[in-house]
Amino acid sequence: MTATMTVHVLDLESGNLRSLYNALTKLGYAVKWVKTPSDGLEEAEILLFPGVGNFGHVVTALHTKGFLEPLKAYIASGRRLMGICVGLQALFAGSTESPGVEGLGIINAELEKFDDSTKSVPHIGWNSASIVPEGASEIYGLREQSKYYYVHSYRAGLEVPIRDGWTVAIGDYNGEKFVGALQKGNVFATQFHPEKSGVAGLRVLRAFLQGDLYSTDSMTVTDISNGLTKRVIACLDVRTNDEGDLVVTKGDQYDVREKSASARAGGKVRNLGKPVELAERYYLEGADEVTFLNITSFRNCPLVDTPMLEILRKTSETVFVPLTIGGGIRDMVDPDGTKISALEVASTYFRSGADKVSIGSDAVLSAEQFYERGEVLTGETAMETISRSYGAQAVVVSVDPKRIYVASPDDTKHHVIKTSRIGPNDEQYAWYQCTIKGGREARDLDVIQLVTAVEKMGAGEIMLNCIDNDGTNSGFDLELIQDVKNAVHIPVIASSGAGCPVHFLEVFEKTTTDAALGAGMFHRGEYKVSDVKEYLTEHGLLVRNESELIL
Ligand code: 1PR
Repeated sequence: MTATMTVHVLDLESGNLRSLYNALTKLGYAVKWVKTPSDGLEEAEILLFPGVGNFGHVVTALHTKGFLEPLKAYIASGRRLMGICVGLQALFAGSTESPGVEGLGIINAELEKFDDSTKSVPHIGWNSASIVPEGASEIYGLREQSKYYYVHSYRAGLEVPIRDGWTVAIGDYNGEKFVGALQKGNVFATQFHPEKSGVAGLRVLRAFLQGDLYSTDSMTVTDISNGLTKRVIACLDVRTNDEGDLVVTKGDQYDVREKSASARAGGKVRNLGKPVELAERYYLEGADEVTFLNITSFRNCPLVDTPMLEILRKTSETVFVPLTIGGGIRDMVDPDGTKISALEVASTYFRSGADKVSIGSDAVLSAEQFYERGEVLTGETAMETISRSYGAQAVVVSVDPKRIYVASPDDTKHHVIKTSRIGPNDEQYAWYQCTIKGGREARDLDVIQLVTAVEKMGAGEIMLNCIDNDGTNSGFDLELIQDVKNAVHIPVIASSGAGCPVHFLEVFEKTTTDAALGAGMFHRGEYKVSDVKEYLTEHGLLVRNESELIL
């Protein structure tokens, strides 16, 4: 490989291409974007076809931009093609996601949706890609013992590709098997995102770029467990402190100011470190995802000046796991009067390196209006517009509920739980009230109303905070988490209260949550992400342990 070798990358303007660009740059390749068939497809020697979101959206773009025949001709010429995510799906004849939209048809089968009756859909997280038949050679650096980052609702079945002579690497989601990757001749494709799969993913990309079909660094395989891992997420609340520096902070029940008696420290915004440095540290410690929340986003500033954009750009150069950004994802008006839609705000974040956006206050207001209209969708909310363009998996709703005790379920019209955490006046019931603006304003909406409405509006995941537990180090609110899990089919990230590895074990064992998030315990250096992973592994939970940090 020479440092100047060029890779052509199809740019159909879907999702986050910056991470792929950063991964290719890290591996020493130059990128040539192919936006139209005349952008150098003829001289391309290696072509990557990334795509996220909706099958119909991506494949229709192939049709309308005139790529269909040139792409078929490219493949027929024997030059190397790698599809990623919807880039893999596009090789198929079609998908039940978009009836009537014809894929490239190189594999004559149709994709189908995962069964969501027993598990969360989309399938989000780290899963295997194990080559069949067992014992077959590795292809393009894919390792049995590695985990790769997937995010999709539709899956390719194994039967037709295997019958037609493809080498297939399979993933297993609660017993439902699907194509994790496949290869035949000059065509290779992964359902997972190699550019978001840490070292394991970079290894696959590099092997493909080097044309190294049969990897020579095969390792003895021990203790392989196929299946989706439990995700451990590090979350960074970011804001400007009183000195004007952008810092990672952390509140106690959302109050981020020091309570120290010392006059000098008293009342200042807690400064727990620099956002990009901390994100890199957590990546290296094994965080499965990193989330940034701009917690003062309700204050208006021009979108282009939003400091989070620079943080994302810098972080995505060195952090190769999914990045979520929250705070201020809504229709907005810049101080100069320019109107910017939530979709444009989100697009700006995706172009800067984000994989998902997290919506807080705007989701609550949209849910209220949804109920006022008699549960009618308009197609115009931030959740709906972003999800339509980038897929549900790119839309997280961050929920900031507060526990309200009641003596009896009849004392409120809201959904209550019978709680083991008895209230101050011996109340045995509680409901969870939604808030906006970082907990500053409480609304007449309960958490179950919110999560069920946003699932209908296109949210692909719930980040479930709990103001009462936030920053307390006392563990997650297990009752709240299970209540929300029971109400939705989309994945849930448990948040607020983590103080030690035991709390992560507890939330994974006592609830069916898909992921758990920690903040303060990591920022204060009390525990590393790797301590949590090791503890979970010791207790028999399936987590991603990517200890080798060298490619
Ligand atoms: O409403 O769409 O602009 O989004 C604002 C976002 O900022 C929301 O996601 C909201 O949760 C977040 N936010 C606003 N104010 C605060 C605050 O703390 N004052 N942070 C805040 C919420 C949630 C987690 C937190 C966990 C775990 N923080 O990041 O860190 O609770 O903490 P722990 O493990 O230390 O207990 P919009």
